[in-house]
Amino acid sequence: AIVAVIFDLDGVIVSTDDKHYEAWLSISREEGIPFDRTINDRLRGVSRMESLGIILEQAERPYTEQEREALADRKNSCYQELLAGITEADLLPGVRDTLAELKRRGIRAAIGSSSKNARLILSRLGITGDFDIIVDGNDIMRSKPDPEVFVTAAARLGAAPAACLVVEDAEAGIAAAVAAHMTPVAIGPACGSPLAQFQIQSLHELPALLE
Ligand code: G16
Ligand code: MG
Repeated sequence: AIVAVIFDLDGVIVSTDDKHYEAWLSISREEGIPFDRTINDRLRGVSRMESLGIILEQAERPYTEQEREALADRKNSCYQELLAGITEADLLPGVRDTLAELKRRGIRAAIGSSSKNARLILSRLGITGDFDIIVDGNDIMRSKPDPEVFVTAAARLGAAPAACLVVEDAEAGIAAAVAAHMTPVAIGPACGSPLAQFQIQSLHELPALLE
């Protein structure tokens, strides 16, 4: 039986996609690097520095490590400015009901996010306390599709990987869940991933998967 659900953050709990996109777009424009929604789709669930690497594939010149650090910092400042405007309205449908239902059933809830801003976002939304464990980009060495974030969450929960369900909106996250030997549930853009064991349109459909 499933004893814990590990939720990705961006795209599963909260819709920060557009804010990441906007922040990367403003950096790309300043640098004169082509960037669009198709490239943005490849950044979902990927760490900040790896995301920058993907964007710089379109650049006309090489960027030094120092320049990369500076660009990533600029993107993050821009992103954090956009995060200042985040409210409960940015919570994705079904979050509160689903967390309450898990609690009723004694199933634990965790966050497994690549983002280093995860705790900031959760606290702005006032839902930090709704999760038993939070593992984010600050706690790991290797980002999705590496299973580290989910393996760490399960270990901290004291849960066997096979008893954990992972909800993900990114292909990289679904792959990470599979590599962690957990049950992958795809939502939104990850639907259609051949690795996803279940596909849901919103979190409202999650409790039914646990029966
Ligand atoms: C998220 C987003 C990614 C983002 C990454 C790092 O991961 O999906 O687009 O690049 O976090 O974010 P930050 O720059 O805030 O550290 P997740 O795993 O929550 O979907
Ligand atoms: Mg995500």
